[in-house]
Amino acid sequence: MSKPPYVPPKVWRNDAASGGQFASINRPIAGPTHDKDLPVGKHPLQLYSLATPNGVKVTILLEELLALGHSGAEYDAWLIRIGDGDQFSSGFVEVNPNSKIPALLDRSAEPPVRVFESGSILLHLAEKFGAFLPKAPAARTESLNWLFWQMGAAPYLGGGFGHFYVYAPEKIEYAINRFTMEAKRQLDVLERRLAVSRYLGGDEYSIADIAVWPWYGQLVRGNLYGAAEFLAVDEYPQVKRWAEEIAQRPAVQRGTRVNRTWGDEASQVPERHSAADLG
Ligand SMILES: N[C@@H](CCC(=O)N[C@@H](CS)C(=O)NCC(=O)O)C(=O)O
Repeated sequence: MSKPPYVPPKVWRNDAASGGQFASINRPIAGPTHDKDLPVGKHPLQLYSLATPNGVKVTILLEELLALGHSGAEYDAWLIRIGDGDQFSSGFVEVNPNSKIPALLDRSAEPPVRVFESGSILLHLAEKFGAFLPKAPAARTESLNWLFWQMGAAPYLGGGFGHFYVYAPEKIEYAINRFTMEAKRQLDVLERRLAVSRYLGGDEYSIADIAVWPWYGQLVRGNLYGAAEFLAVDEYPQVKRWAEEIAQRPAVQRGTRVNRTWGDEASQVPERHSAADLG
């Protein structure tokens, strides 16, 4: 017997089990679920994160800053297991009231500065160290254009396309078509930009590339949602060219390993407290 069509009730109530991979951490309210302080290490920068595309943006930038010789970018990266609800501890919510990784506490200031939203963290660090954000006003603005583009666009890729193509408990043709259309449109936006520019902001590698690569770069490299064939990523040769160039950077290779608890076991670095942790 086929399922009757869904008719939304007058008022939505939280007794409708949504199912799916993230059902256990989805809730309709904010705020902490339990009292627990966050750990604090010896470095001024304390990062609370996980190696998802949003998380690795920050570890890639920190590794790039260290590679440039900014010793003030030494950091402790603590693991937040979002599947276990660590993002709902009282300590985490104090640093990020939105209960999502990544979250950074910059203890080099007094009182310490909390930084949440990965785009805000990238901008905070780029400005603090005067690196990976062009100084010339036009190039700076173009880099920020793409940084903010990523922050607005990626939820359609992750929460839209990725969710319905991979994680939703049933394959819904309408939703997959809608978000595939948008994912391909976004890839074409990048393709046209990268056809006329080596990097997103211009000639300089910047936090715009660092924000976009873990999503769209990894997508065309076949490392996100297993969707390279479905999305026909060969239609985006400039995005692939750019993605491969960035993937070769040693700091990118290190940054993607930090706070990772899956994949090839030898390359996982669940927590990072010094360069030695990366082997
Ligand atoms: N716009 C946020 C998105 C962060 C985000 O969605 N983080 C996810 C992992 S990639 C998360 O922590 N999810 C846990 C949850 O939703 O409870 C950012 O860029 O920092």
